[in-house]
Amino acid sequence: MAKLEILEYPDDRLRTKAAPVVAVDDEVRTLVDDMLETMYAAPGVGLAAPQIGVMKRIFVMDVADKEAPPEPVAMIDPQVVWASEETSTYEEGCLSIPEIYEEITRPARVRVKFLDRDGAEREAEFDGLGATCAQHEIDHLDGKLFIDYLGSVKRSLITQKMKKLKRERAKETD
Ligand code: GNR
Ligand code: NI
Repeated sequence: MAKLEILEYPDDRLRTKAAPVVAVDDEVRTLVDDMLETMYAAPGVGLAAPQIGVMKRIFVMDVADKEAPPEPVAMIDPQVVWASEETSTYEEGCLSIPEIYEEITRPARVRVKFLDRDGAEREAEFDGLGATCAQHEIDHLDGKLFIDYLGSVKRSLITQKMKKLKRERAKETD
């Protein structure tokens, strides 16, 4: 297994639509394992392939309680097939937008169709943090970020802050 580097906003790859996988082979399964290792190490509750610079429609998540046994989930070519009218609001963060947390409103429950790590077609329904996280990850596959749900003034402030953070980090490693 390998821990991978997580891209940080702004980065063009985080704004690019990822390509369907279609064939779930050993290379995809290795990628899934590396993504899970990277997510747990971060630590985060989800990670989408574009966040590590791989432009494929794959994400992993684990929204189990910290004290409970891990429940790793990998979804390949996921599609939301149903979303509830009812919404819920969560304070979201993103490993690609460090130190920014904002309340975002999304459908409270979603049904997702996807391929599992064996390439089998499956469906699963999520609520709570699972529903929020699955939608956050599927957005990543379409080049969409949680800050896109904020007003343009707030979003530009975050973009400026992230650019500054990146500049400072680049200087440190000079
Ligand atoms: O670790 C994460 N936590 C989180 C909290 C609320 C809503 C969404 C998330 S996903 C995030 C990890 C990440 O950036 N996934 O793309
Ligand atoms: Ni994210």
